[in-house]
Amino acid sequence: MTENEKLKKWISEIAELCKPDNIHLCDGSEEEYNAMAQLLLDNGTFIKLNEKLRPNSYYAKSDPSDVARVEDRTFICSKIKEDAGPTNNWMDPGEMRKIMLGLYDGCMKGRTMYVIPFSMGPLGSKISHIGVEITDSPYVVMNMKIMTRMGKSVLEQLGSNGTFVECLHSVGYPLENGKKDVPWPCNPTKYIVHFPEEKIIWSYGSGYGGNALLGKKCFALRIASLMGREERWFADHMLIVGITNPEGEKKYFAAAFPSACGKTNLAMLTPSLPGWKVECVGDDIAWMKFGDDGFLYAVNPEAGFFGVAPGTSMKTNSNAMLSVTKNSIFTNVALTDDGDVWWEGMTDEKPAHLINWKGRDWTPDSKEPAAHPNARFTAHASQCPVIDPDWENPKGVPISGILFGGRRASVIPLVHEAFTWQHGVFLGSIVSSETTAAATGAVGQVRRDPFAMLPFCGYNMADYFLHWIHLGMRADSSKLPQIFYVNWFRKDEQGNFIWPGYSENIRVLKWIFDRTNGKDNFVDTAIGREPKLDEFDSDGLGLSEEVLHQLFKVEKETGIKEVESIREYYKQFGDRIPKELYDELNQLAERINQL
Ligand code: SAT
Ligand code: MN
Repeated sequence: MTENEKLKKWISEIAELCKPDNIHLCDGSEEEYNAMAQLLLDNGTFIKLNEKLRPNSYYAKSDPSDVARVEDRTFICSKIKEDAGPTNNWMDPGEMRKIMLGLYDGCMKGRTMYVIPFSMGPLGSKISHIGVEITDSPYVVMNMKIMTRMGKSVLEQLGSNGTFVECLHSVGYPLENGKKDVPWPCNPTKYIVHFPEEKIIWSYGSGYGGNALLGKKCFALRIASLMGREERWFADHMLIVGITNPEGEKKYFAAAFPSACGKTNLAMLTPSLPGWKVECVGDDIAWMKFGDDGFLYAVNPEAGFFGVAPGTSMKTNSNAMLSVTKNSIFTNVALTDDGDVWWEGMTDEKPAHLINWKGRDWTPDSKEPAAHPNARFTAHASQCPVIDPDWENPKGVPISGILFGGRRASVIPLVHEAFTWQHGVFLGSIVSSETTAAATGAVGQVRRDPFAMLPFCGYNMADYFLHWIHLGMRADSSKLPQIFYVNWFRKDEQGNFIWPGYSENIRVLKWIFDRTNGKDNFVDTAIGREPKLDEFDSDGLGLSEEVLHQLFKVEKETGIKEVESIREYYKQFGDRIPKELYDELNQLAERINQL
């Protein structure tokens, strides 16, 4: 068992509440992982993939109702409602506790309760933090083994009096009185609850992704964002990449895009320009702290990728494809006749026959998709061919630039740079994107997703903006990362993308890289700094002069509309919006009016 008093007490409390048949403290071993896989195979949750084609890999399909994060069931239960802010669901913590205790009472009957000690960030790093997840899902245990540092070594680190974030999870499907299990147990009632004052996570009813792997969005973003505010650091929804130029100079960048906007693709980019190299530190989350030298350092708190499968191919992201050739878990993709996986976009030619994610026969003529649009792969980061040599460096990597971005068919140019840190925080606060399948809800509508943190901020988003402004003010401005905004998704009037994206995005990164060396390759525009067109490397792309102009165009009419829409969106935060951001907005309005 464990020596840790707090953990011992918590385990017995939860066991008393949830009433499992057995308790299993996870050691994180290979044997344990294989035993969990066997359980899931026996239960019909898993199908083992063809050992020759995809060694040591498994296929799962979820309940059709349990396929994505449930934002409308996600709550921040602070004592005071305003502390959760207008963009989070809130309920009084006492009231919520009552509901949850009722749901948890006996919820693990007939099941084993797994206790998973895990570290977010390299073990022993000053930037890392420990959590313990209690769950009744062996699928969660396996995914946590890939996605975090998990097991015995974490318990050792915890010692007898170390502290940890309590993460409780149940699929909400007790097996009472001989009730038979189903392949994907879950419950139509779902709650993903955070108690910010106690730093506790309680999740119920879902077995899927961010609802169930509580180290990811619940801990590493919602709870960690609170810890960051208290301790003056950043927990952000950002990938981290190392970029080396042809001269051999290396810099690191962090980038925040809303879910399913190509973060994994950028994190593992294969550059089209000769001599450039991109290496991956992380594809989803960055924890960033200021070092004693005044520079900002980042670690990836995760140890694996939980990436969107559809659209991933040898053409769009060969490094992701090569990361999942073995030792991987696939959820809600399609199954081929020879026991391998397939999803939309994986190959140009569609297989003649598949079993789709709903378990039904599928042919290219089928009306329904083969894979669910939010189908995922889980693979350990070490399997990525371009994993950065410093991805586990406990010091973190120094960040030279921060990128924001989203999916916008119009208005927002391919790239622009903030004039100052404060202007950059303003750009982060107005990130907008057309919605995707990563969360349940309508697809394709423009929504503001500040810092790509809208579903992931553990407190009032306006206070979060202030936190970013404050840390910038305290820092040595000459050492702060420069801030950029990118949009790979601009379209023409016919609805075609006008920028090739993917590998060609290195051209934008090249301009950004040079900017962080202070190169005079920019012009000031109404919205920020944009590339001088003759300094932007579009050689060989065959883009017409007109398209190039369109990529960087800022127009008065749409600009005025955008300013109005920002003003409207800020209103929900009332006077909690920092004055500095209204200053930025007013200055933007003035510059646009002068166009
Ligand atoms: O389901 S997750 O929250 O883990 C993935 C995502 O939405 O980015
Ligand atoms: Mn994400």
